[in-house]
Amino acid sequence: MYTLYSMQNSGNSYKARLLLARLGISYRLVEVDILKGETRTPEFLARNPEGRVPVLELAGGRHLAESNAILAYLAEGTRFMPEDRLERAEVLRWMFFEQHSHEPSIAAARFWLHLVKGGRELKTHDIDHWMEQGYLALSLMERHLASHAYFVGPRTTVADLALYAHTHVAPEGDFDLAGYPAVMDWLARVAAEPGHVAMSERPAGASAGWDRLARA
Ligand SMILES: N[C@@H](CCC(=O)N[C@@H](CS)C(=O)NCC(=O)O)C(=O)O
Repeated sequence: MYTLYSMQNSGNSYKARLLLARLGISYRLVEVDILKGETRTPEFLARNPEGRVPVLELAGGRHLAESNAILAYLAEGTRFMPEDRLERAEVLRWMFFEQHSHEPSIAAARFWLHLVKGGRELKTHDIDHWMEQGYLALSLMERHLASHAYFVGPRTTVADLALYAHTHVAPEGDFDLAGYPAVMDWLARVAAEPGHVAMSERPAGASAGWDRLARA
């Protein structure tokens, strides 16, 4: 059985929980509080030397970090990863876009403006940059989604799940999605699909393994 080291409020952790739910895979969940430094302990750093969640522990005790690498691993051979070579590369293209041009501003704004007490005052000088870069990413998504139901091909792939995770909570980072109707329709489409779970949801199948890191 997989073990997922995750923080409930982390968009990157949510990506893995969302795909595991969509695939109906049960797993053990270990909650890690990054705000309490739980990703910086020797035990956690042995699992991911970068000291970040999510981390997926595989059978045999091997570990995989990086949310989009976890998505790619779990999606292999499923409907969430196309078989066609070019479509697979397009999925990766959007996942790289998410990490390079979307997450660094949209997730950072939500983290500092919504999750960290006093973060707005601490990060005053970064907010304009996050807004500029975040709206650029949203505009690019809007243009694509104006003529495509999903990012790649005719159905949800891990490219959609990777982008859904931080986009649906972008308003918590002060982004107004009202001017992005195609993005809002796509968010609703993804959320309406069978097996979808909210970011706040604790997985039923994993509740027995729901644990604090200290007891992991
Ligand atoms: N590129 C990584 C980013 C992971 C990341 O930034 N995780 C945050 C939570 S969303 C974290 O663990 N931060 C703890 C820290 O940096 O100390 C991924 O996509 O998994």
